Amino acid sequence: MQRLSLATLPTLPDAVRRPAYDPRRTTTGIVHLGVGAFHRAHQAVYLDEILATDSQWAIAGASLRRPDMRDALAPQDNLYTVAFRSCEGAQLRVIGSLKTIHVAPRDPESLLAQMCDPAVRIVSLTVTEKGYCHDPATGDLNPAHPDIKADLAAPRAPTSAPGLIAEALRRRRDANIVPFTVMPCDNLPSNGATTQRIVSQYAALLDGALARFVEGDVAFAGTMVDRIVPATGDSDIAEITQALGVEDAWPVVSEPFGQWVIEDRFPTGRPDFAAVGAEMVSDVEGHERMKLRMLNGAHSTLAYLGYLAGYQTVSQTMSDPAYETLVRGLMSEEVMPTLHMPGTDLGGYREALVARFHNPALQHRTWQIAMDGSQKLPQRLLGTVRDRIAAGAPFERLALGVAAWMRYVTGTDEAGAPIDVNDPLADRLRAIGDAAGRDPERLAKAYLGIGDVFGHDLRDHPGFNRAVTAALASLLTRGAARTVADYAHATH
Ligand code: CS2
Repeated sequence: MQRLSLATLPTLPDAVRRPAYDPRRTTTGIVHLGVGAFHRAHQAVYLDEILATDSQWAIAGASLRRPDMRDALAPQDNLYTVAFRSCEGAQLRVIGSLKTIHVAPRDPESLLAQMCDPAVRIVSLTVTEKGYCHDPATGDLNPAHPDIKADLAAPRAPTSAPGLIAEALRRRRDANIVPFTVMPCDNLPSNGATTQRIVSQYAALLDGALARFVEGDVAFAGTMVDRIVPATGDSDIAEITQALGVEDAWPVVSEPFGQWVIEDRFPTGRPDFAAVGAEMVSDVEGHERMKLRMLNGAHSTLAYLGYLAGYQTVSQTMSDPAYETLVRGLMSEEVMPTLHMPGTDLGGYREALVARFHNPALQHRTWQIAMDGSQKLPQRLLGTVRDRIAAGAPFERLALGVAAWMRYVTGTDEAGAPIDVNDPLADRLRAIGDAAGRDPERLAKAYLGIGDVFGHDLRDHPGFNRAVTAALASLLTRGAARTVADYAHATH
């Protein structure tokens, strides 16, 4: 079978939407670090729309670890398909905004050269929470992170996101090229300010003047990004290839919904994001907090509790009425009171999330969302817990989500089978679980002692300890499904 490419584009069925411009005639204006499924179904789609009227904003992508994405897309002229799936069916769209893909560990120099091209005015990132090499509880750079240690030892050939950005900014400064704007698109709180702090803290370990430059002269535009994009499975590839009539080695599957809120801080220029549906704001923090606490907080809670009860996907988990009730209660009773969003219909937002979680056309695995919990918990659940504590308000459902994470990272499921815990702290988490045994009090105390996740305030908070211990005790003795049923109807 032939491959999807510029040459085979005209042979695609009429129903497949394709670039409304000639991808050969675009020029690169953005370098994007982390060309995963999320980027390809979100920012790259918005840019595909922009390129129809403004050809200077094509994307040079970079993989920070493996060459697989480049290897899959290079024979396709970097074209790929997004399948937007809902219960109404699938809409296929071929995206042409990715112009090239660098593989940072193979050739950091070609990536850095591209980042220093004066035509590049934005460097965006989706490197996941752990790609920022920071301490999730404080948001500060973790100087002991192995990637940071490696980059500090060889700062001219870095491979971490902070290392690459700092080195490219240094080269631009020394060559008198205006700095690019850094635009993080990951689910971190205050992602613009946090990234600026991390990059300047990294720079400070090398060169104080560079750190001051990063703080004073470089714009960091925070964003809130939203679109549910599960990992692509083999059956997705087969199905999409069949519908196209040509092979796409690595398409993406996505829900139709998408949202992008961007802080308007681009002193050296930007595409007309608003023209393609993004919202430009002066401060993204409110939107970001709402999304992280409502969507992602609910997602993680469903993922741990769903996985433990044997549910493979989010939509399966949601079809258990107790889970749906729990997650609605979590949002209404415990999260929404911490959000102050005048003019936003939070109840409507919650209902839209419930409907999106139910989307039966997405196979979003609970295991996938459960990944990297140590990096996700602080902004998804723990900030909300802190606000509830400060308000003297209850937080049982939030504590249940935290306890479910603890139960999950012990590494053994309810049937005694091993769980493949994927987390940068996995070994430590397993060791803590093994040492503490299955006594809920000891186990909860041991996990709450992980300072880079809980900080000292939550570790030492008696009420939070009690609530987490009670939830963990129930998970260990009654199991997740029965515990969820109990909590779903608890009122406070
Ligand atoms: C999910 C997110 O995997 C996860 O942790 O919660 O990727 C989620 O699907 C997106 O943030 C939705 O915008």
